[in-house]
Amino acid sequence: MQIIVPHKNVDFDALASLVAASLLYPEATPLMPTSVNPNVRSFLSIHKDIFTFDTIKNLDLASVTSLVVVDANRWIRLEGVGPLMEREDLEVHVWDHHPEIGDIHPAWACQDAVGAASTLLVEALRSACVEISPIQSTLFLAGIYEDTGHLTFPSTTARDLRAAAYLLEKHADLKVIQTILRPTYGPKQKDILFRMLADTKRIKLNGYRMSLSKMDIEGHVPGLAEVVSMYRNVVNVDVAFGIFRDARKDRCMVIGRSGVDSFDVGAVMRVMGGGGHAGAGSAMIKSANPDGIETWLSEAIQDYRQLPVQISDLMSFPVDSVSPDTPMEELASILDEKGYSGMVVMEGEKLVGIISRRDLNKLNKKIQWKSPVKAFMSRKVITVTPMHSVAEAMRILIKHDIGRLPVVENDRVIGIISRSDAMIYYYDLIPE
Ligand SMILES: [Mn+2]
Repeated sequence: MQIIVPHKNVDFDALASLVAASLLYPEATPLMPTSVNPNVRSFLSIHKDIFTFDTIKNLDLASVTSLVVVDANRWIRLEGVGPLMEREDLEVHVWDHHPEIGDIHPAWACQDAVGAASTLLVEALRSACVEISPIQSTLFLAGIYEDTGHLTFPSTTARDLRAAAYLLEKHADLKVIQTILRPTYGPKQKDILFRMLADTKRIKLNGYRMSLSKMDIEGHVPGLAEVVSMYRNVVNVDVAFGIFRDARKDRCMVIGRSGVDSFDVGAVMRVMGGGGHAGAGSAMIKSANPDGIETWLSEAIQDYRQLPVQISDLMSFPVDSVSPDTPMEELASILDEKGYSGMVVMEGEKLVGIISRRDLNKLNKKIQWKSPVKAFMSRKVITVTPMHSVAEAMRILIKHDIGRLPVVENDRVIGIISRSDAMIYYYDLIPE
């Protein structure tokens, strides 16, 4: 007997992968875990007649000879098939898109870091010329949309868009997708969001702006992860965490959401025994108190040293400067010659101002070209230190709408970050 299993807490990508795999492996039995996301649960209750699955609970593991895993690559993510782990005669296939290395060692695998596992299966269905119905196409597209944030997450690849385009050709229904992917947000979720906002702790760690909120909840609350996403958006921080204690079950759920590429929440959650990816992660911790978890969490964040780009990597140096007494006409020719759009003004070692090409537009009388730079420079210079994070430096550039940001350490200008450096950062270009 061959079975197909997705990861537990089935989301749309997992469900879509399960259904797509059952078309690729028509002999196999698709199995549904008991833990299912609320959106998927309501989708399944409407589509009960179309999508039917056996449950893992009723399975006789002894009769299983072959296992197809979709949208997962670690045993811990699967439900009820643990005993199969030991079986050496078991044939395993894996279809997965998670970039981290798993502990399931398949005989055959399709593992590529695309935005959604559904993409891999849709590609396979397409090349095998398997016909898919509009309802199946809708489900598969919901899988891709969910895992790629409607094709906007940085993990999205061209392959996801091609698969999405193919599914639209196969009459996937975008109106249905909008309805089924709507976050669970009712009075219960609203109450939790408001409580999180009322009791928020702001932290600054490793240059990231973070927010954390702890609270007690009772029983299972669907859509908690979505509430943490909303919370992060409202408090407008780089990273947000919610610690939810369910006293009755004696456990705490930690949910993290990150809005910056350089902070991988999944990596921090893995330290705490959970998992996830760069933007989203969670961990379930038994018999712990929320304060202890908060301490553990801040330690995990402090130990987290994946700072891919630092100010010192991004800034230009040495910094060319002009003196306050340099005549404007000389400044103009230096700017032309060097191709700069502006320069810092230094009096010896001291930073006294900043002057840009735009200031040249202020010169309307010929005589002004002989005037010194200090007559036109801006004296209020906004600077950063090498201790600032790149994200902070970018925020300062944008907030003040300035073209360049001197980097100052011990009263000395050691470098400068310009708009073009910002472009390098945003677009991940390799600095020359
Ligand atoms: Mn997935």
